[in-house]
Amino acid sequence: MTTVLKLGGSVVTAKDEPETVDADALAAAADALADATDASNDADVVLVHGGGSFGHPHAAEHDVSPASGTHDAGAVREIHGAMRRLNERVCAALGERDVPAVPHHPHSAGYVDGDETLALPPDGVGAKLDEGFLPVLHGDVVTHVGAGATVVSGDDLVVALARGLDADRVGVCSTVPGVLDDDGDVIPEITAYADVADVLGGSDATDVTGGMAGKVRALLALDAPVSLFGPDALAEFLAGGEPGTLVD
Ligand code: IP8
Repeated sequence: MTTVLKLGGSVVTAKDEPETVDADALAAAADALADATDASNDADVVLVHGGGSFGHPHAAEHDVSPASGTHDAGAVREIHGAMRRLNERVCAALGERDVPAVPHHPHSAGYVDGDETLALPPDGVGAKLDEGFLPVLHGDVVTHVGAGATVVSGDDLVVALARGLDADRVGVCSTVPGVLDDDGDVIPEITAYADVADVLGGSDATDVTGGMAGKVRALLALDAPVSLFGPDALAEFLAGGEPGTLVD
């Protein structure tokens, strides 16, 4: 059973404090992962975390985004370096709980090709799983053919990994309890984009600002069922439940 789990950057960092981990939130997430991945079960988990107050301020400072690249190597080192620092903190929190977490940095492992497709060979991640490690990836700045280097979000990595590893389940843990309708209630299940187009909006502009619309479209295209939920529901998801919104 292979699970790809994304922990949003705003879940594990204090959003408004530069390069600051939300220690309590990270500890709670690490506890849930430790409980779910102890040696007595054979659940393979691949973890992806977002940038939060580590990657995003540096990316904004250098005007680097998924749509805007840079050829400034110093900017690339700065953005990637911040993400490595967060990745070290996430891996350390897991390691303290005997979770066999090891880093897997997208900047070194992948790139965006000339067709705007993220090329991230899944074999290296799969080999880590086979050897009993829990690979921890993160949103990153990666080489982008024709554009220098651009930002790849954790959500894009989740989609690529779920496909490449033929994952059985995908979880996206953010600060909201699921996809919300106009009344602010969680939509329990989404099976077609048309069902939620009114609520999410459909414009490309929504997509590039990192809105739900593009995310839901990409997740619907996966074979694996995807749960979108908040931090309180992480343990339930890891125990096999389907909290929040199920995109399937
Ligand atoms: O928070 C962005 O990852 P995300 C990573 O998953 C960087 O969108 C480098 C800003």
